[in-house]
Amino acid sequence: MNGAESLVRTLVGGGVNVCFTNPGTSEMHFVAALDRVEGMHCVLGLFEGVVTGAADGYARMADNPAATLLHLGPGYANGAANIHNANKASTPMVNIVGDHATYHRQYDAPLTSDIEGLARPSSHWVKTSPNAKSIAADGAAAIAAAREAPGRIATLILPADTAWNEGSGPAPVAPALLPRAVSPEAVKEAARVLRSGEPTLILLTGRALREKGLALAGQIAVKCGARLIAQGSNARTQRGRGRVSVERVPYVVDQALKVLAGLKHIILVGSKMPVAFFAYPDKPSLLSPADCEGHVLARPEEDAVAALEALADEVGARGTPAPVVNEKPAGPATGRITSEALGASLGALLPENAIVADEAVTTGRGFFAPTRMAAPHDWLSNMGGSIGLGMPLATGAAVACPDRKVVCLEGDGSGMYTVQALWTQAREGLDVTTVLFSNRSYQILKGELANVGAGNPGRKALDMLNLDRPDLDWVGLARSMGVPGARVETMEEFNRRFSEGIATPGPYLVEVMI
Ligand SMILES: Cc1ncc(C[n+]2csc(CCOP(=O)(O)OP(=O)(O)O)c2C)c(N)n1
Repeated sequence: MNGAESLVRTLVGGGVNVCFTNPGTSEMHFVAALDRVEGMHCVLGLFEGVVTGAADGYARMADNPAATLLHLGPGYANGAANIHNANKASTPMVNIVGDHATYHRQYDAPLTSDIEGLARPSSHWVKTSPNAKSIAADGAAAIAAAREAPGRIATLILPADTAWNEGSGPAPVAPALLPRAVSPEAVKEAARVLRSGEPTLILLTGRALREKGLALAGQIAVKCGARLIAQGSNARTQRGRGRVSVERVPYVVDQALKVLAGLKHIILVGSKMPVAFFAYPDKPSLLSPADCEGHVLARPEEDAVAALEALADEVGARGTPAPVVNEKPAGPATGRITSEALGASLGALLPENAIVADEAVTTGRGFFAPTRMAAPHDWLSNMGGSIGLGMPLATGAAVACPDRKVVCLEGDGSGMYTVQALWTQAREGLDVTTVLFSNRSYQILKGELANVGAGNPGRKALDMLNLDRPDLDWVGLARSMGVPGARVETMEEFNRRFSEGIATPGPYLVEVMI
């Protein structure tokens, strides 16, 4: 058995049985080994940003890493933006990056580059496997590294001769370690703050935003009169009717300052003290008041849910009913298409157990509030700010959860970065309804131009922010990649076409003219 097959068998034996790929010559032995090994589901992406974003979406929903297969330094570099996003989301991921044969590197052939150097900034674990006998053990180490709490990026570089020479056979993968427990002192300190009676916010992210963590946090907040909020963006939030709803720290600095005004304490549950996405002249970077103190209940790598259990016990909140959402949404909106109307319709029409991949940018800023009353669902956001994640994220989530409907809420500007994800959705028959907001501009940047004090845009500046001349035809783009769709210009049409997408298995795209 060669090194490549030893590695594939190690991955499958270690529970990594989905591989998103975009291969080249140096990965041909790995690709050939895929045919010889039962149990590996391989999914082709037509750009590495699709591959890595899909691996992110998969892992967020499966709570287990996928592998990616990337072609040398340029393949990694093409996928790096969504690896950056996955890193910020604490997503576990095992990247396998092919390289030239060890003896070929000295000749500086065209694809030669410093892959380790490219990988390091966004990977916690990087290794070039030295020979075919080591690759299986290195693969096992990469899986273990990726599964370290709260979820890590592991990048294993596979020189071509390491793949084709005689290997060791599969290596055993160490069982994943449980996240560390928080210290009793951290729990006592949070309880002391909550009892102080001073204005206190509990700031959640990570596993604390799953149903159980939210219920505990809600009980604690009600019992102690504290406020509850989530970070501005979060990997996966379980929300909808029957669950505790949390708003997010707003993106817009002035709004965030208002939301956090008057606080004396923030209890951090897997989260960091809130900071502005960008610096703006004359606005603060830190969003909490100057005299507000942060208290760490759980670090990102610690067990946040167990910490909330301990805190609920400490403050006597176990008997307090969790403040779950019981209201039903009003029906879908009618008339002119606006953000508010779309939010209302999504709240009414999201199907039970949907997975929402949210990259709706400006149009979607207000969607969170009206969808709190929707049927129970998971909401996935972009935590790294690098656009072009939404459609790949939806693709990976659909691979992880073939029995659930995925709804991708996507801006047209962001969507164009990784539009090829639609082809993968069609090829794999993935159950994704994409709602594409066609405002034909980088709308958010028009606001940012003013916010940073760059003045009124002239013709050249506006040309950098508008997506017209020519207009994109999203229904045509989708059709060319095997995804049916429809364009809508009223809320009645939106409601009908969105419901059609939800009712039809497989991918579908609704182009919403804003
Ligand atoms: C990789 C990357 N390039 C550029 C940007 C800067 N940027 C932020 S939002 C945005 C445009 C988003 O446009 P769209 O998705 O249409 O959202 P809209 O604001 O129009 O709703 C750009 C270019 C970014 N965040 N990431």
